[in-house]
Amino acid sequence: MSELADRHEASGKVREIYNFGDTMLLVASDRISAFDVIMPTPIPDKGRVLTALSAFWFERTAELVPNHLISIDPTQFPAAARETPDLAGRAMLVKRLTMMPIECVVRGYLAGSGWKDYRDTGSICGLRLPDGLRESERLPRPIFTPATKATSGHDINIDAETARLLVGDDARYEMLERLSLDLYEHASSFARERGIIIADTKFEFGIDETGQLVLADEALTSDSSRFWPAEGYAPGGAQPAFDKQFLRDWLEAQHWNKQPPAPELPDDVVAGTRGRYTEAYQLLTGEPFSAYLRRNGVTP
Ligand code: PZK
Repeated sequence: MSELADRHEASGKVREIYNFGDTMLLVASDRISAFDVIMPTPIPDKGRVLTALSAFWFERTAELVPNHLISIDPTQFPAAARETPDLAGRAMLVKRLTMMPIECVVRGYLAGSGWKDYRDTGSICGLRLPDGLRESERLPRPIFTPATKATSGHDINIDAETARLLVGDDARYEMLERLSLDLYEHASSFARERGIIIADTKFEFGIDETGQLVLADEALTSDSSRFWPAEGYAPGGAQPAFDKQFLRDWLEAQHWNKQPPAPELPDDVVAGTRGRYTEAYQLLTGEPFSAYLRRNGVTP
């Protein structure tokens, strides 16, 4: 067993956490899910694109809120992680925090569970919205719609009173709401100018040893957000996902029953999907993804 494996702490659907005491290593794999099923075929560099996007946004939003990122440079990693091949570009060394018990979701557009709740009740998380909004429509203003992590898969939307009780401190809850809305406002306007609509996004925060709120997890990636191409945006129905639509369309044409196992992905679907991830990186950052790979010592 490798030194790193001994430090394994937790697994997400497509990520792993390794324990280094006061710090931890978050590693994004190339695994991809569609229709809630992990595909048997990885998308090369997907984990690196998501890590690159998080690192990009952490740097750009550091003036709004401190974040947990220490380094993505493997020479700065603890010895047990420094030598592991394949970590370059896909791993973040982060500060260990005491995590907040809510997911801080911000919605600028009506999609997913927000659309369903609105369609069925006229409200999302207890927030009444105007009548007559259509699926994928831009909201009059972005809304904070907290959720809790369900042990089995999907998040559960909760109202503000429940979220306040979980956080346990009204001032801290209001800080989470304000920081989340400010982050979304900043990132969504930046992305919109570059051809990407961030329809909604989920932030996770923690508290550091000084009691300050710190932005954690991945941030403003296409795995933690809905990214839509701005070109062709048309409310009144579902919008194509910037990253996964090519894969979803292919899967739909296979008449797969959406139960595991998913079919193996052909090379052209893998390449096309990889291209969507790297295109999102280039649109948002203005540099080719190959520049990120070179800067971070990723060798073919
Ligand atoms: C933490 N997760 C989610 C689960 C993943 C990520 N800075 C932090 N301090 C303490 N705990 C966490 C973090 C962060 N980020 C994040 N769970 C705990 C998660 C599985 C795999 F990569």
